[in-house]
Amino acid sequence: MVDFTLTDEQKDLRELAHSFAEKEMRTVAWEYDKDGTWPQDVIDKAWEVGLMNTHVPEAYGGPGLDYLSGCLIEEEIGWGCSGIGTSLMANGLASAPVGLGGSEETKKKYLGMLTEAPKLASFCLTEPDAGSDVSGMKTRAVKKGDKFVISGSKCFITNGSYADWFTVYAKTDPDAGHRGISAFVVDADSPGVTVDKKEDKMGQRASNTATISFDEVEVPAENMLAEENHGFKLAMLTLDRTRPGVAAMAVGIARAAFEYAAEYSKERVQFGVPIAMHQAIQFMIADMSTKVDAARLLTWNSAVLLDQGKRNTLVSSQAKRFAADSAMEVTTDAVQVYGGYGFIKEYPVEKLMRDAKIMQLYEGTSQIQRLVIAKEVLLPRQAGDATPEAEAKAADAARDSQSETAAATA
Ligand code: COS
Repeated sequence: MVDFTLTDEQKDLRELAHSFAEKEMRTVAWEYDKDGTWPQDVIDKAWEVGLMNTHVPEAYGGPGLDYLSGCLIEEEIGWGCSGIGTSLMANGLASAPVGLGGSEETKKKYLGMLTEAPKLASFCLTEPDAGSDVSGMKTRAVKKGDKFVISGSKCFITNGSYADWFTVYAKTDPDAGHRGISAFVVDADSPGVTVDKKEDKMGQRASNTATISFDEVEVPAENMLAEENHGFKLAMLTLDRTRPGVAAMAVGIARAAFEYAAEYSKERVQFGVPIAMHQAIQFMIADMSTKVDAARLLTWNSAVLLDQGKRNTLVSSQAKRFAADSAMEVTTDAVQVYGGYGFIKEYPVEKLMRDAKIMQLYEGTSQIQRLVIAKEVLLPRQAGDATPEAEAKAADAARDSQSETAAATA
């Protein structure tokens, strides 16, 4: 049975997030965007009311919300201000691999840190020469006794300047391609960690984006997440879980632009009537409305699959791709509806258009999402549940059957 009815708890959460976005985010969003002001005050308040770390299980002090509830919150936060929103939500990206691959001790220590105080964590995957091509990373982790020594540089790290710990991906077997990457939790105050650069961005200017360097940083071996050389899969499993939230934030941006444009079209008079009376404008409004609702349906589907324990790689990429591209189209059309006024900062939609652009870039570009979708359609991996253990089992089974086939044909 398909039923889009939300539970009372989900409706309450959405209302809480909406009211927070309206009162605490929209009131400062345009001002913080101007100078790229760090929104610590908003982060503190969001943490206080329980809008951060939403997927951290209750055992580690979080609310352990389902993925659909997370998406309801992220849409409202994206509607309020996706710049501040990205900083509010980045803990989810850093903590997902800890939840999936951390030992009990690691989970208690690092997830607990986020739920005990309004602290931040960052996900360090991207490097100057390894963006879409994760396997091309150069950061190295070398085992020395009961420690790993990490050296390298990570860029475009959300909240990097303010994080207390990082999830860092590094090569532990440099000749093994994607099968030679491992993941670690690294304390930000470890000797050898340097925050190099805060980026001056086109949009989402209130979020912090930094370059982090690791110069022979010693990390205890127990801080490794999942098994050695299983970091690539951990990153992919993480992105399957976080892309629905990114898609939801894109829906929020698009919805904000659509609402502004629809309202403005009823007020602005040209040729003697409100421009909403002109079919050229009506068609734009109709397409905006359709894109917002279609993107939300894909987003909810990608989250509900996870909540049902099913693998969502295909739909997660479809949702992220469609919602991000729709946000770009809808915000661009909103500027068009405003005409010349849309292009100036006194009106709200030019910020939304700048903010929307990053949705097509971070957590996998729209082109990477298409690659994932095409692969899932043309060469589907074995369907199963979404746990890392099940993924590892399926991969082992596939490798065994490949070697059996090779032996039989030799
Ligand atoms: N869940 C679990 N395992 C997965 C997976 C997923 N969603 N996707 C791929 N894998 C596994 C595959 O099963 C394969 O396993 P084996 O080693 O056992 O064969 C392995 O990972 C490699 O998969 P694949 O061959 O599909 O990888 P490709 O190199 O072809 O593609 C892309 C990888 C390009 C899709 C990947 O590098 C990617 O997503 N890049 C974008 C990264 C990104 O989003 N960066 C933004 C930074 S975060 S802000």
